[in-house]
Amino acid sequence: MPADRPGGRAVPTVTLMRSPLTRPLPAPPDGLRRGPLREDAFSSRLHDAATAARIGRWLGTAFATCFVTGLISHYLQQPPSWLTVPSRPVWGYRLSQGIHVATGIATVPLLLAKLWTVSPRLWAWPPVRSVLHALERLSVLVLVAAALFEVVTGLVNVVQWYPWSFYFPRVHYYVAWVAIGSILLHIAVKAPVIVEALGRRDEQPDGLTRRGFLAAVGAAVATVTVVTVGQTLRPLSPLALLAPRRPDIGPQGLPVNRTAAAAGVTALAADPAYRLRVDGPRPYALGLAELRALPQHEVELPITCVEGWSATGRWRGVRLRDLLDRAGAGPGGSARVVSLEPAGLYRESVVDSAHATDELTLLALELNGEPLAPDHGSPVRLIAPNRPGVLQTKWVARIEVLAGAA
Ligand SMILES: Nc1nc2c(c(=O)[nH]1)N[C@H]1C(S)=C(S)[C@@H](COP(=O)(O)O)O[C@H]1N2
Ligand SMILES: [Mo]
Repeated sequence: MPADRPGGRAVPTVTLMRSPLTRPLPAPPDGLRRGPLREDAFSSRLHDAATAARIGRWLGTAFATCFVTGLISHYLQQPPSWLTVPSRPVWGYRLSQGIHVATGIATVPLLLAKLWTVSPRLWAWPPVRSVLHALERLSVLVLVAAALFEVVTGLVNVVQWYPWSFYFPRVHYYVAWVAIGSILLHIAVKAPVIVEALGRRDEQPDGLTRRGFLAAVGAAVATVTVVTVGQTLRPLSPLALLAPRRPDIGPQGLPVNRTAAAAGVTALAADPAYRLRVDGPRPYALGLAELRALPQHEVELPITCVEGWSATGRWRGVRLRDLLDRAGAGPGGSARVVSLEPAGLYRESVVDSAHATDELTLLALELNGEPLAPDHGSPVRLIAPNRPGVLQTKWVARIEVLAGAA
């Protein structure tokens, strides 16, 4: 379109073609250009797109892996009706949760390095050039806030400190969707820059080179991983300096999540009149001596806590499926397991039919060759393969047959 129409007013082409989204906004007063907003506030050449894109690639991979394993953890803890969780491999949840926590911890140095690299852009002048620019910056703000929130709440969870009043798993889950959504949006917006930047191989001749910086970030990732992964990988447990729990420390060589005293079950669990009730078409109750007189089985299974530690124990006890059969449960039935614990988030759990019929699923009376310690769930606790620790109910009082084709 010609800028000068015959007989008309002269209209600059650019203004006509600019949408309200990209129209320049008035510049802020220059007096605000101080501190990091100064023109020459950032001097390092490593604040460039080529470095940012390379770290972004690692960070994106770590976040994606953390997100997928996080979904697995979420759906295993609260299985939706459409999902059948298999009971094998026995170490499935252990591996997935180990990766979740390790990749989550690895994002700490990566996120810091990425924020440092792009810091000049965070302090860009003018702060907003147009409405579109403001929207783009807002999306980055959401991305950074969501990512930091996930990393911080995850780490605080690993050290078992819950300084907030919200229910951690739900909030951590929903904010993960916000984080992954804004990451995908960010990658889409930046795609042309990323492609160009990853193709660039120029190196600076002096000072800290890009390769040197990336190697330092890689070393930081390796270090935080090595000093924490020991909480789930036994050979590295002596190095688990930063991990709050080592898999071999605790009564009977296993960590404890919630003690009998904390759960308020010490007296109930030691009561000689204890009986395990099984409710179903043919309900019954068994004392400890009767439980010990039933066929006993020994299994080697891990406890995997969502908080990041895991450890294997040798468990001995009665098969859940034998107890359910005796109560008249039909084939393929599931069960609810209820603790003596009077209150608490994990006082009961549902065992789906895949786990209930698995021969490895026990109501354990012994751990590592000794009667269960009170803190590990005496007199009887549930232990099943490929199952989050929160569902391995301790101090079991009652089992309820739920469903099944009778
Ligand atoms: N009744 C009851 N069972 C419970 C819990 C609980 O708080 N109450 N905590 C669970 C959690 S979070 C974990 S990780 C495992 C840990 O088992 P352990 O303490 O024997 O290692 O027990 C599970 N069983
Ligand atoms: Mo746990």
